[in-house]
Amino acid sequence: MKKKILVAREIFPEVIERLGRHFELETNQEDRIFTEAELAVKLADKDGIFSTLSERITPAVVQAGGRLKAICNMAVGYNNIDVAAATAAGVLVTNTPEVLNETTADFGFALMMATARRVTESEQWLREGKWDRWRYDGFMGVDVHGSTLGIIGMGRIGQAIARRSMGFDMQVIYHNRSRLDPALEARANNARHVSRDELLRTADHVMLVVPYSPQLHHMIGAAEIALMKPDATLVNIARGGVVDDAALIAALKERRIAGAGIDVFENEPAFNPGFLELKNVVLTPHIASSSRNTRLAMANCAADNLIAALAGERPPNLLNPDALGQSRS
Ligand code: 8YV
Repeated sequence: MKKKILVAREIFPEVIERLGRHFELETNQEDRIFTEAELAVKLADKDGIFSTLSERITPAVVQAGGRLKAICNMAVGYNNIDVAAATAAGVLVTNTPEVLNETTADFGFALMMATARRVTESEQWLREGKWDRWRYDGFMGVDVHGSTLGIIGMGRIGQAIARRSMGFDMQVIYHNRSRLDPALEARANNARHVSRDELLRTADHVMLVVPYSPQLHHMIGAAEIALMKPDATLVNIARGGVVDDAALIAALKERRIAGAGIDVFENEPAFNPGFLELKNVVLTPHIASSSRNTRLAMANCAADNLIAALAGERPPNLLNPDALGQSRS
């Protein structure tokens, strides 16, 4: 008999078809967002879930999944899942690392460029029919080439961004919990490890690529933004909550920094409306990994994990190996 899984959001039809060869599926191609209570009900008879960031897998949801064996997230981040609760219940948790590194790095770079050179602000102005003459100071921005890029969170995506900076003759400084191996630093445009405060004081462009954890909540707030240069830009492709969005909005309003490029927001998709009143921001709806190839690779990666986990094998991207030895409490 086929095992039962919930595919919690709409995904590529070809991935649904692939999963259907292995499992009995409950799909959601109409793409409703399930509440925690709905998820709990739906998981009561499921062996696995194909989840995304929009599903909050709390301890209560894990408990409700009485026969749940695997939670396979289509994302590299997994702050939507209470991994400790899953581990205690013997439920395997997986993510989709690596496949999105380069696409996400491309987008981080694009946001930095768009912010520094005021791409969306000037387009908006043009669309409003305001372009009637050339001006010597038309939408003057700040340079990217030759500047100092400060990367906070030098994991695989951070390193991919650093490599891109070589073509722009940038210097790279980074802050990370631990210093990278010198060989990796060399590949990442000879990136230099510095304290977070030194990075904020020195960088012309600050890029946030840290995974979210409660310890990093509001890691960038009013005090940290105050350290930045008045001409600097800030890009957040990490997670909502890493930046205190209200503090950032206040700083941008007073032009204490040049601008910000934001792909992730606190409480997204219900983000702080103060952002909409600002001209010096580039705002995108959490799309850094969204190229067709990469989103398909992420979906297939989550499917690979689910297929392996429910076949009793160790899934390729297992986050909680301790769960392997646990029996369901
Ligand atoms: C995903 C992301 O698109 O992978 C992540 O952690 O933030 C994005 O790439 C999103 O999380 C979908 O679940």
